[in-house]
Amino acid sequence: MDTQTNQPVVLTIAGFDPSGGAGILADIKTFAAFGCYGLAAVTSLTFQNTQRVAGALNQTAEITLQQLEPLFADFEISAIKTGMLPTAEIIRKVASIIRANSIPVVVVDPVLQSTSGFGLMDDRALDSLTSDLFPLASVVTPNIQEARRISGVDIKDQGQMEAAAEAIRKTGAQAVLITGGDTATSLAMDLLLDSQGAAVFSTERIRSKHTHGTGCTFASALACLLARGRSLRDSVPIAKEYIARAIAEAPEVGRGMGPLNHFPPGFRFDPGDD
Ligand code: PXL
Repeated sequence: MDTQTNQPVVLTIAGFDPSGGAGILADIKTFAAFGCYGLAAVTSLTFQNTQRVAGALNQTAEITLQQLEPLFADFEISAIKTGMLPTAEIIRKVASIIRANSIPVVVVDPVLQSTSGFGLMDDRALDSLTSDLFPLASVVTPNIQEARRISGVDIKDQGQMEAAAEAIRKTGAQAVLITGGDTATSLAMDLLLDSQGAAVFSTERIRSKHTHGTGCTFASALACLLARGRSLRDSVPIAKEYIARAIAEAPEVGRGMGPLNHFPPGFRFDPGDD
């Protein structure tokens, strides 16, 4: 916590999207929107715009660690949010530095591929993600496609969504939040499974092509709310409201799937007395 400004320090370990829609730029903007001080370590330099991902230059595990060590040595980190972790080597280093430091909140967003289908992580990395990093997670936030691939459960209804969440929680994650369910209806339905059982959060789905970086932004909002001491069940509806406004008030920039508005005029975070 920064004692001058009362801002929790939140660290993102993720990829760099130069178009600013996803990855660490989206994370840092979200941290600012929720009154948190942001730190960032880059795991991969991606080449993309709102239309397509052309490639990615993954960092080595050593370079990732070289970015992280000075941060851990200097800051009191209230929460970590992980995004694109492209290799098993990077994931193992990230897991060991988290284990060596006591971090109150760890939000793991299992980024497997871009919306356009570009692979952001290989299969070996996925094995490491579930066995090395999920056990350290306060919450894991897959979308439906990611939950399907991680759990092997074909998700067509709420029961299967719950079965997938149960399978993922067996890895040792404290909680699993599967986002974006019920695509057949106009509802954006998320399913949370934690030690208290399952809970469903539904809001009206906002139809828009400007959804680039929604997963990163949602996981970052959750990390900030948890860092500020909110419970997961209190945080999810606030993060969902933020995402809804960020999509509805998206700037019309770029020719493809545009980014969100990370500072939507229709949403103001009230830190209250936390
Ligand atoms: O939205 C998934 C995602 C996460 N992180 C980075 C990305 C993308 C999608 O393109 O580029 C860096």
